[in-house]
Order: sequence, then C-alpha cells, then structure tokens
Amino acid sequence: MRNTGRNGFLSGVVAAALMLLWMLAARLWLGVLTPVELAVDWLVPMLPLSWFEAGLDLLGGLAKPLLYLMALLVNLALGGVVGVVYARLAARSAGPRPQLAGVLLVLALMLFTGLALLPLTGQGVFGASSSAGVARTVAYYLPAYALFTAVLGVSVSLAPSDSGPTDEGRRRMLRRTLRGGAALLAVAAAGPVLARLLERMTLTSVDASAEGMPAPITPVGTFYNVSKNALDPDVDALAWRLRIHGLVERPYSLALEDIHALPASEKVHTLQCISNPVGGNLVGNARWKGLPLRDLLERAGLRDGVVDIKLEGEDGYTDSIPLSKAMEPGTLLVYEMNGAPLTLKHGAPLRLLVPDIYGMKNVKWIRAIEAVGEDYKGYWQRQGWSDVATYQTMSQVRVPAAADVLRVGDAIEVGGIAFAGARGIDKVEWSTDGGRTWQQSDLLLDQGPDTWRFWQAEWKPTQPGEYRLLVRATDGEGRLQAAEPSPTLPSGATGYHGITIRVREGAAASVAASPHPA
Ligand SMILES: Nc1nc2c(c(=O)[nH]1)N[C@H]1C(S)=C(S)[C@@H](COP(=O)(O)O)O[C@H]1N2
Ligand SMILES: [Mo]
Repeated sequence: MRNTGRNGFLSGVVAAALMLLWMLAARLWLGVLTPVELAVDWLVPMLPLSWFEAGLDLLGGLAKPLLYLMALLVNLALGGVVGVVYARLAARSAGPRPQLAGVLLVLALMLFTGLALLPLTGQGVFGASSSAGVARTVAYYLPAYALFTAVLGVSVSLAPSDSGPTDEGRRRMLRRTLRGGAALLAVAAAGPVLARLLERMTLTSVDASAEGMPAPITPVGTFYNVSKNALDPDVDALAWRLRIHGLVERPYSLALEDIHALPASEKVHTLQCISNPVGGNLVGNARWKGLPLRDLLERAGLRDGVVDIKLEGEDGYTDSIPLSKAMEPGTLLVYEMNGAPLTLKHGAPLRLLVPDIYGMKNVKWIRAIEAVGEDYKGYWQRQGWSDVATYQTMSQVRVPAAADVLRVGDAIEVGGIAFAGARGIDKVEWSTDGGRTWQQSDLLLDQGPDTWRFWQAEWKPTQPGEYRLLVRATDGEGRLQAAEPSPTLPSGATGYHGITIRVREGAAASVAASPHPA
C-alpha cells in the first residue's frame, strides 16, 4: 500500500508537470489563465497588508516571480495528491475499469474547474466572464486534464505489482521508457515555452536610488511598468469592444475604430506608482493621446445617484474614481503614447489617465466602464491601499551621483525632479547640510499641469568632506512636502530624499567637473 501511494504521487507529479507545460504553452496562444495565475490573483488581495509589505521589503522585485513559482509547486503537489487517490482506487480490485476511471477523473476535474475554481476566481462559470470566453476555456482545460489523466493512468498501471515476477521485467522497461520519454518531451518543450513566457512577463525592478537626470519625456521602452499580472492581457484590438453601462440611460459599446474617430485630445502627463519609494524609479512622463472619459459618459446619460465610475480591465483588475474626477476634462482614455499606439504592457488598446491620482487607479486594458451608486473598492483597496490615492508631493536628487568624484572649487550641477500631481510645483529647495539651511533652485521645463518639473542649481563647495544633499518641494497650493518619512503603504511614500556625497580637496588643475558630459 505504501508503494501504491508513492507511485501514485510520483505519477501525479509527472502528469501534472506535463499538463502544466501544455497549459503554459496554450496560455500564450488561447489567452486562458493558468490555474497558477488564478491562484495568485485570488490570494494576493487577501494577503494581510503587513505580510505583503514584509514580502516586498524582503524580496523586492523577486516577490512576484517567487509567488508564481510557489503556486506552480503547489499545483504539482496537488497533481501528486490526485495521483495518490487515483492509484489507491485503481489498486482495489473492485474499482472501475481504467478507461472508465479516466473518463470520470477528467469529468470531475472539469466540473471542479468550471463550477468552483473559475467562478471563485472571478472568471465566471466555465470562464463565462473571462476575456477568453467559455469555448476557449473548455478547449484549454479539457485537453490539459485529458493529458494529465492519460499520463497518470498509464504511469500508475505500470506500477510494480504483486501479481508475480513474470511481467515485472517488462513493466520496469516500459515504465522507464515512458518516464524517460515524458522527461525528454518536457525538457524539449519547456525551453521555447519558458523563453517566450519570460519575454512576456511583467517584472518590475524597483530602484530606490534612481540616478541621472531623466529625459523630459520618458521613452516608451524605459517607462516603468507595473501590473498585478505575470502575463499581461494581449488584447485582440479587432475583436475588442468597450462597454459603457451601469447607472446610465443608454448603455452602449464601441469598437476601437469608433473611439479613434471621436474628437481626441493630447496631453503630457506624469504617472507614478503608489509603491514608488522616496527617490525611486517608478515614475515617468509621456505625451498621451485619447479622449475625455466625460465625453463617453455624457453620451450614455448618467442617471441620478452615481457615486463612482468603475473601470474594469481585461485582466479582471477593477478600480474606481469619484464621479467628479471622471468628469474633469483632463481625465482621458488614451490609446497613444509618445506618438505611437499604446503598447501591450502600457495597457493597449485603451487605458485611463487620471490627474492627481497614483498609477494604481490609471486602469489599463479597459474593457468596461460602469457608473455605480457606491464607493467602489478596487483591487488594491480591498487589500488596504488608499482609496483616495492622491499623489503625495515628492522631489528627488538625481545629480550628482553618489559615486561622482567632486572637488572643492568645482561648479557642481545639482538637480532632479519634483512632482505633485495636479497641484503642480511652486518651489524646490535644496540643502547641503542635512536640512539646517535651504536654498531655492531654478525650476525648468514646464510641460503643463499634471507633469513633473525639473529643478537645478549650481553648487561650489568650499570645504572637503562628506555632505548630505537633501531636496524638498512646495506644491502649487503652497504646501511643503511632508518631511516625516512614511512607507509606500497605504498612501504613498513621504519624506525628503537625499544622497550622501564626498567632496575632495581641489586638484591643482581641476577641470570643472560636470556630472554629465556637456
Ligand atoms: N488592468 C490593470 N490596470 C493597472 C494595473 C493592473 O495590474 N491591471 N496596475 C496599475 C498600477 S499599480 C500602476 S502603477 C499603473 C502602471 O502603469 P504602467 O505600467 O503603464 O506604467 O497601472 C495601473 N493599472
Ligand atoms: Mo502602482
């Protein structure tokens, strides 16, 4: 009996590995979410905020891939458990014939998936409310479970038996051939599948000490990227439709070409993630093109009692903004970024840009807009992140870099960025004595409301030594940014950013060192 259990578990794990390989490959082409992704999506919003924070602190950008890896291992182990049950049943002489047992197992797995797993993870019965739909979902899971069951059935049937030594030699050879073949197949197929998956993965590398002046407009390729997903939705723009519904007089839907035909507006707009640390890199500025959300809402005719406008992404992510925010002319649904069509990772075919509110609420891959009569809590709010999520006023030192060689007598350029959402920046001050005294910098580059400002000053240190260079901004409403450090959770980081630099004795013939090549 112990042997039956071990053999069943191993058979189950091998079968699950092959099944998952099929699932990962088919994921890219059918767009159906793997059970691994469903598990993570379901789990993360339920994690206590303190665990989430601890995980991020400890693992940083690795937290997300490790979570998926863990879910993958749990999946394999579950395959093993199913294998044990199956092997035990098969070992009982009174059990059903193997073919029948196989059909029953596939049926049970399909029913569990369609009626429990998918509805529980927000995909609807048999994936009815997923972007892939029922047909693709079934076309994805059915072969996966058939593969699992076939491999499991064959592997279990080849188990060492007590029926006598006669066919034991043959069985052993078959078993080896089968397991070896499966392993070879898995290894051969895994390479290209994993390579493609890694290319598509959205991984965020958080750098808490970003250095160097950024370009005024961030190129799309270096614009930071954050999403809850391992693989972001790859929306078929031709089949895609935007649905406007809820508390409206005339619900309707639009194709992308309808949206492109409506009067458009363009604007430069800075986006920052609420989990950007003080001095961090999760901020970017781009020129976007789209249409005011207000135009689409007015066309639908809002009924009385609307509190929030809720946006739903193709990845099941939802969030909301207050009606008054939705009606501001600067709240746009955009389809172009820096003069080119929005890319997959930035939310193609359509994303929201909302003034004054952290990236989190700038929903990507929008498929539905709903007028709701309540204060709707979005994906991250359910976990405890701020619902209002107004940008904190921030400023950063970007030059000089901590490692630059600076000398007494040099004219050193100090500067960086400052951002305060729609409030704008009034003033940026800098200090070289850890905040005892402050001097005002020059503000450069006004790209309009909702954009970052660059600040700059020249510094001629007269004494060698170690200096603490700090910066602080005052927003357009005259409020100095918060000095008190607070973590990113739940409302965005606060506190002054600073760097420590060393100034050496002036060299005899020192050339004024500029931190960048002129
Ligand atoms: N549908 C959807 N929209 C989303 C997210 C997401 O996971 N799914 N992440 C949000 C977060 S937390 C941020 S900071 C921004 C990042 O946008 P970017 O990747 O274009 O910089 O998208 C927001 N919109
Ligand atoms: Mo974010």
